Amino acid sequence: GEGLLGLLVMAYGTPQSLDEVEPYYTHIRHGRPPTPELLQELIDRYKAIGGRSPLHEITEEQARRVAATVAERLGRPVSAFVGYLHAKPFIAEAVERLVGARPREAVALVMAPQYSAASVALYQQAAREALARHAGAPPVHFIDHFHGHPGFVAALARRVEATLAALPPDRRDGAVVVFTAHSIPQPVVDRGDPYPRHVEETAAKVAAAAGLQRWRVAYQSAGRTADPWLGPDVTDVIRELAREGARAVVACPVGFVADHLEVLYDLDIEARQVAEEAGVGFARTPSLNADPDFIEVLADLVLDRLGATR
Ligand code: FEC
Repeated sequence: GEGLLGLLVMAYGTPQSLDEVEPYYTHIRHGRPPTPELLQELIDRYKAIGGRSPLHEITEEQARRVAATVAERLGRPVSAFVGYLHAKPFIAEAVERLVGARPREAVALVMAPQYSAASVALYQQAAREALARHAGAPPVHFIDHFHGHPGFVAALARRVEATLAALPPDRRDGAVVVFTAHSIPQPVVDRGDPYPRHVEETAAKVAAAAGLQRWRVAYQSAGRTADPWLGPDVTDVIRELAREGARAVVACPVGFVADHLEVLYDLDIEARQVAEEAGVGFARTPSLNADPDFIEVLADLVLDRLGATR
């Protein structure tokens, strides 16, 4: 055969327990510990979703299933290694284990559809720095983004259609779909980052595929920093739509591929409460997680990056 293929699957990472929230938050803040108030606020958000985020288990399952699918397609052994930007196992540890497995070559995939200097670039930089420390590292092919992949768009469109169809008829008629992605600091946008364009493109393609008349793009989960963050914020958009007479808001998080804190708290708890207070219905499209249609997309990306024909 052509030898072992390595997969480096990178994601944001999550604390495995409430004790780990402080070091996690400190890492996100580039080594500056949070104030006790900020720390308590974050601990309370994890408590509100049941004490922990499912991001780790979901990412592990995504990696396992993509590896199995690619192995089957290629008729070649594939091993996946998961590494996180802000939690254990860190990207450097995953790279070390990947190199140790001695693959012929590897593909590196960040579990974020849109490219940003504030996200994907940081994961790739962490991987490249770790690879540079290993003399015997294999060639690694990086996937930069998949914000317009037809299968990704179709998977989201199916979820939008199903979520709209499940609304009570009196809500469905006046429903507006709001496509959301994590906000990034405005200074990053001002330096010409492709991220807002990628988010708009994903939203427009999904809206077209689902035949939507009314839809918006909004950003969520802006950080608690001094910088201005990219908007409009999803909560402001929900209030505005309510004032304009919308009957329901369907949030479709196009910037995330798994259930985690920013989906389960910022949308399902916070945004839903804003909608209730504004008198408008609220629903959220199910996350892609390790669903077969999304695993196909990821496998396709890996095979395309390898230049393999299907
Ligand atoms: O479920 C979990 O436990 C983890 C959920 C989680 C995901 C996620 C994704 C993104 N972030 C992005 C950018 C930033 C920037 C800052 C920032 C801060 C936080 C904090 C938590 C957090 N993020 Fe996150 N993010 C997740 C969780 N994020 C918790 C800290 C508390 C807070 O501010 O809310 C600000 C850093 C700073 O202080 O300088 C910037 C982007 C994504 C989407 C792409 C990706 O997944 O990488 C962009 C999931």
